[in-house]
Amino acid sequence: SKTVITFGTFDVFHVGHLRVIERAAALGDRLVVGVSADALNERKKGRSPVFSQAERLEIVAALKVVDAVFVEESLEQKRDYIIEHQADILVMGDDWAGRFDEFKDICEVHYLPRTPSISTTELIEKISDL
Ligand code: C2G
Repeated sequence: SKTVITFGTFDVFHVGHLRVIERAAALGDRLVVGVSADALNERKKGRSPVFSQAERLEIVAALKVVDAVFVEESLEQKRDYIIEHQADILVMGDDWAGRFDEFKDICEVHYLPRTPSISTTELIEKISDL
């Protein structure tokens, strides 16, 4: 049986997030999702997420295709997370294409096409224009 692992912030959860999670799940038998910590987000994007890490974890954990969630504390720990969760396949959206190829020695690495024209940044703009 194959375990798939994927990572993300999933802030202001939208259908682009849902689709990448569903497509990741379809590649294996069990899906584990690393949800990035609030502190990691501040380092990565220079702002706090709209929803807290506890809220984002709660939403992702409730999805039918998700078997387990954990907090991704830092990008540098990805190899440890893959090993710890015994993942056979790492899946990321293709905005990360090539960035995780270094893990091909321990698992398959797949980059899936992003859902076009939906992003949290665009959502925030849409909402502020209402
Ligand atoms: N995504 C997508 N289509 C969109 C928007 C996002 O397929 N329209 C995918 C991204 O490619 C990613 C996942 O949804 O695989 C989560 O996206 P983000 O929340 O933006 O995650 P990110 O901040 O890139 O965090 O260790 C890696 C990081 O934690 C990834």
